[in-house]
Amino acid sequence: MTETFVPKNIIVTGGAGFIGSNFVHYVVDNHPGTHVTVLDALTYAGNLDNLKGIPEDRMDFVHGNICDAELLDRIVPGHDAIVHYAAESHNDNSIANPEPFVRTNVVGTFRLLEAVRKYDIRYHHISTDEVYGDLALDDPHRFTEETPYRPSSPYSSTKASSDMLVRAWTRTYGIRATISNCSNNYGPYQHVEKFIPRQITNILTGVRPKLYGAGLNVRDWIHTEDHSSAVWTILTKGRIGETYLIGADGEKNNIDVLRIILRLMGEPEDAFDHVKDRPGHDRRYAIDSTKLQTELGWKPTHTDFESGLKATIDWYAAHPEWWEKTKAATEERYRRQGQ
Ligand code: NAD
Ligand code: TDX
Repeated sequence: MTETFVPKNIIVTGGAGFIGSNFVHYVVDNHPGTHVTVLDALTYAGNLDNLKGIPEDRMDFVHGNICDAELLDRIVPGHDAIVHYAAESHNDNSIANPEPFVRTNVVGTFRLLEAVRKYDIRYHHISTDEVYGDLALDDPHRFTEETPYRPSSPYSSTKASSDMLVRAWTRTYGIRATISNCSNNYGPYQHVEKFIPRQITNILTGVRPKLYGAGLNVRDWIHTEDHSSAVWTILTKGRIGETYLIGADGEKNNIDVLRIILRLMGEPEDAFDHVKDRPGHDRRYAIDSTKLQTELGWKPTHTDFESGLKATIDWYAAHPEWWEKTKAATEERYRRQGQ
């Protein structure tokens, strides 16, 4: 299927975070005709180092908040699309303090939608499989675009709210929007608060990994580069008003992922601690990405989880300067939560 929209000048919100910065690198490396403006508030999760090495003529950086309507009035004109990654993204933080999640994820999305409506530009909304709640471990079904919304955490309920705003603005005002709901990402530049980087950097610093509860919860892992290629495919070929689920058939339970990490890092597979479980912890996520694959012809390329994980371990081992600054404060926060 050919591209129906060829973006020349896009805004990427949250482009200094984990998945947003990987997307910016992907666009710069693969689509020379597209200029990127990153709009990012540089919260604890944003890091300009994630964008190092990008040529000046390919990217501008705007330090600002998506909730700032006046700022959006200044920067949106002249762009032909917004790809919206910016969010408060961590479930555990949302349980400790939900307020920033409502502000950024709900109000921030509202502000962007109003700007999209005013300046009549294309909009792609990045969301998560967590809006669908969870599945039983033995449920033969996976999430599809038809699965009813049933979010369980403060984080996922604010992401679900933002999806609903996009759907309403599309139907009522006719904005040109698409939505994608992706499964758990892994790869370089992921904050050390998240499961995989937390355990890798624990091992690198001589701390035992921490597994919530029994560790039987299942996540459906996808390499962040495959997420980027899927988003580009939807932005350029997707049907307006549609939702596409993104996943790469990567279901694994947490204890198995942790044992693989330990083995790849030369540690005994039982060298970890069980800690307090997450309140309301979703049991299992699983994505059926048939629609994206058959309608738009997208395919993941990182299909060997172990080799993707090995490359990710190597990246954290080679870049201690990137994560050492945030590691101690993150672990202190977890220690206070008993995790
Ligand atoms: P992240 O926490 O690593 O990065 C978020 C970025 O957004 C940071 O750079 C931060 O500074 C910026 N930001 C936060 N609030 C802002 C505001 N008010 N204004 C401007 N910038 C702001 O997050 P991530 O893991 O890269 O997730 C990116 C997006 O992908 C989110 O929308 C998330 O819901 C979605 N998502 C994540 C995953 C995953 O596995 N991490 C899976 C599916 C979907
Ligand atoms: O130390 C830990 N020990 C542990 O067992 C941490 C940090 C997590 N876990 C468990 C909880 C989850 O079952 O690992 C699993 C993954 O946890 P997170 O990395 O916090 O991810 P999750 O809660 O699944 O959400 C992620 O995927 C969907 C992203 O953070 C979200 O932004 C995305 O929407």
